[in-house]
Amino acid sequence: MAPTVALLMGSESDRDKVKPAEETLKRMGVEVISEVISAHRQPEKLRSFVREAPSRGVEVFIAAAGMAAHLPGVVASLTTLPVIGVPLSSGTLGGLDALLSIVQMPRGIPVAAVAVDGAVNAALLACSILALRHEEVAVSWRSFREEMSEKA
Ligand code: RP5
Repeated sequence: MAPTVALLMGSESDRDKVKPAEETLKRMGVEVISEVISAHRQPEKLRSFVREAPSRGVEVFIAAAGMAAHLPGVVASLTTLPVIGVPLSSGTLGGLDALLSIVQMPRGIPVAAVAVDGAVNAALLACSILALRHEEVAVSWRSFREEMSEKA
């Protein structure tokens, strides 16, 4: 199966901040299944999506959300695949609320956290995970790093 990432966001209002992750993944040759699913408003839909994701080839989840930002933690509660949380700067607290919500997961259910609005780094972290198993992603990931080094 093609290397595939599930890219979830908690609201349609998150889309612009999440789009760079999708663009980055596609540039690296990774398939993206992108969905808006709210952990609070659509818990049953979220459960079904996460449970079915492995049969669709998903190996890594990226979950972006603002405010109380339970999406990454709930996804992680439903799967043993790696979950990367992206705290978003929506709401009145500038993303600090979402950052703390995502980074302070209790012991046993880990979620990797990137910077507030760090969608691109979430995509690159997903690539580094996929690169362990998919040589074509390893090649893209290495050449991305080399190009960055040359530009610096
Ligand atoms: C979070 O609440 C979403 O991820 C979004 O960042 C924020 C606001 O959502 P909406 O009220 O715009 O749907 O769950």
